[in-house]
Amino acid sequence: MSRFAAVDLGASSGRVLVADLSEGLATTEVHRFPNGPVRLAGRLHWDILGLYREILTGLRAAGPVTSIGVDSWAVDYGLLDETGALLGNPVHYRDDRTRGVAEQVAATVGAEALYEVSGLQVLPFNTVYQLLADRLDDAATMLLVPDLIAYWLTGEIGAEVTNASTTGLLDVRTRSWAVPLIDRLGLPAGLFPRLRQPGEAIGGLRRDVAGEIGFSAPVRAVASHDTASAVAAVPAAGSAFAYISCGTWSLAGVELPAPVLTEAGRAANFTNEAGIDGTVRYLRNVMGLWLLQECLRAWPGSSLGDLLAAAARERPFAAVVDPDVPAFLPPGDMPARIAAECRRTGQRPPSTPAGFVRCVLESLALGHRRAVRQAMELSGREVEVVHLVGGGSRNELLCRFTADACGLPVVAGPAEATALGNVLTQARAAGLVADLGAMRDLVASTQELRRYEPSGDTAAWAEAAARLT
Ligand code: ADP
Ligand code: LRH
Repeated sequence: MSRFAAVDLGASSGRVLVADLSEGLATTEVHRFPNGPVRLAGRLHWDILGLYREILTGLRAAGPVTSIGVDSWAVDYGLLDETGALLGNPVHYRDDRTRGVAEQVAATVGAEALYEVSGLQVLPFNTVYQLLADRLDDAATMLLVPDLIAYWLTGEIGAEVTNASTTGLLDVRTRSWAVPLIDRLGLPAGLFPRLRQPGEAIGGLRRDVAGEIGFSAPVRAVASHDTASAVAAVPAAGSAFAYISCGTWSLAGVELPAPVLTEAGRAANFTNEAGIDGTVRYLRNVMGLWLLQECLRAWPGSSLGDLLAAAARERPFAAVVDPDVPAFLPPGDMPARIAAECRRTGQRPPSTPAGFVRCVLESLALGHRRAVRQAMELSGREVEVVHLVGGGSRNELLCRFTADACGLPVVAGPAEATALGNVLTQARAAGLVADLGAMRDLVASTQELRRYEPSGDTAAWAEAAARLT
């Protein structure tokens, strides 16, 4: 059998995809469902049981497969009590309960000391800060979202390493839990289960789960951090590439053989997340299409396609903002926040939805430019091409702007890189693909990609970039 199922939970939608590797890499999306924050009694949550139900629906639609892999967005988790029951509904990383926690930890432990151990950028929602904001009295185990889903499917407990690297509690050098740091922070070390590597078998489906979906299959660990799976499926040849995994977030950076733990990298908030096969994803978070998603939410009934077409006709660089200002992080009225940022920086805010979309896409391209340039400078890696994968690769205007802003060719696609990285890691474990290079070659030779050459209009983009500082 050469059919594999990927369960891929993004922050804006989830899907179950089946890949058939008997001839090339043929994929079918058998189920897709929306995902997003649920505000409940003043706290922002994920609807984890709703997601679980959709996963079962997707697996039922997939039918018998060789194995199943699960990935999701990073950092968020469920807490289990000593009987294995879920304690409370997992909280969304955009919830504000971590306000001030990172600053407190920096004041007590030191930001440099944390970075030295974990190599992780400071984002207010890193797992470490969430755990410090939570009540842990009854908690016996912390499971990141894909590990929680795998536990519900199989009954097996573990922590997949690429996603564990986003907690802030993994030692970036040894790729094991940073127990001295965990102790120093006063967190119970027993919360953190044994680590798993991508490709490792997790276990068979529970009998009741198999009964519900109509077949049984093993669940295999993949690079369960969605961004790690996406980077694994970047259709690159060689190493002179940057990637932008562009969905709700844009994760922009380079793939390295070892972490970069310099003060300059820390100051630029660059992160060293664990990639497949011991690689390091040296990248930074750019606010991503969240900006556009939240604008659309403010304009009920609007059509993304129409707005993108109208945005293409807008005047260039009428207003640009730094996409990464912290005010854009929580849910809320995004056009109002963008307008406020325009005013704060002495620019006239857009006055129409098309104007806002133009502003968002140019600002995001500027964020891509900054991150790609910094990644090259900080790592010393030469970059000849930028691979843009994820849902954003379907946005032609954004791809064109990114090529122009970076002054580099952009190869766009695949849009479902994460799910492809998920299934290819399973296929490799099953002996159907040789190595990471062969996984990437297969993506490059089977998926539709589009190349955007930079226009050469670098002066205009440089001038716009200067407005961000
Ligand atoms: P996530 O995994 O974070 O949920 P995705 O990688 O699925 O995100 O990307 C979702 C985003 O991709 C959407 O918010 C939208 O901006 C963009 N997108 C998806 N399809 C299209 C399309 N046909 N045209 C333009 N943009 C698209
Ligand atoms: C993208 C992502 C990203 C994390 C964020 C929480 O989906 O996993 O890599 O920083 O979600």
